[in-house]
Amino acid sequence: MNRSPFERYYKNPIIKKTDIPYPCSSVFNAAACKYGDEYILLLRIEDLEGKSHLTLARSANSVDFRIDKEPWIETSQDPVFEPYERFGVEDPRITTIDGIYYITYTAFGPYGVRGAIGKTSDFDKFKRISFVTDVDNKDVVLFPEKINEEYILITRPGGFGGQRGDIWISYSPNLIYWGKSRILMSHAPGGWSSGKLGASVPPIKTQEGWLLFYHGVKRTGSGNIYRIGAALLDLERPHIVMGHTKYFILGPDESYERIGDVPNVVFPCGAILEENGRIKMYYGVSDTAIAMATADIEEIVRCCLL
Ligand code: BMA
Repeated sequence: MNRSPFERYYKNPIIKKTDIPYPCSSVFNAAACKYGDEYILLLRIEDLEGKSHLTLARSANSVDFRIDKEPWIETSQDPVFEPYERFGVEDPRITTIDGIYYITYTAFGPYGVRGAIGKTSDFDKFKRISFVTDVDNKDVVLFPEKINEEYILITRPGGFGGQRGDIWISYSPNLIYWGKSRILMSHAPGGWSSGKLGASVPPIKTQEGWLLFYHGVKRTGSGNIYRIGAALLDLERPHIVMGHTKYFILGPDESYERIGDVPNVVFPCGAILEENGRIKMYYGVSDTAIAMATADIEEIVRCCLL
């Protein structure tokens, strides 16, 4: 029996490296949003040197994408940002607030990885705002609304070199200074997320609460297994977890999720809620390609409250 509420698109994976109009070694972990009538994906592409940049892709039907002929966001040349992005920019997420598209991403440099945020209003000009974490802290997602005049951010400090890594929440008046940080979710020992966990997709507002998809890592003798769970956070006080799925709700099963540069990885960075209540989730598979799966948002909310 298939317990997952997700239904995989029958032509997965939807984007492979052979679809990219310039040489690269892989494409995976894409942010997603709607822009006008179009679906936008911001693809993480690893070049032939092994360094990542971000490239835009657009689609009218959510599965057939036209991919830009050149990268959109690469290592910054600005001396404020360059030292921390020298090895590349990775794993973007998009959050829309009042018509501005905020892009959070992982900056990778000689000192480690850290979260960064920038913005666009037209998917043409991109402006960096700030780094939102110090090093060894990533999986950064921004809430799509301010609450009590504050921006809200989820991060994942730690988790490197086999260490523990939990999900935290922080607040800011201006997207630059972050504070009031506190733990949001911690993994259960022995479970599917016992290695570390991190936010996957920016929170989605539902009547019952903020729906947060997150990834959990199980460390095994033959490497990590990345799977997906969901949690429901209180609408007014989002540091309160009202419930989470008892089991993972998407894990690597298909051969494209099992085999690739990093095997046994499903890693969503974006999801789009359609008017019919279906969620389209875009996820990297084995750090090698991009797949899509759909689910009923109500069913996932129900699973969080069981
Ligand atoms: C995480 C991130 C992701 C990647 C995953 C599996 O730590 O680096 O970009 O997809 O590992 O390799």
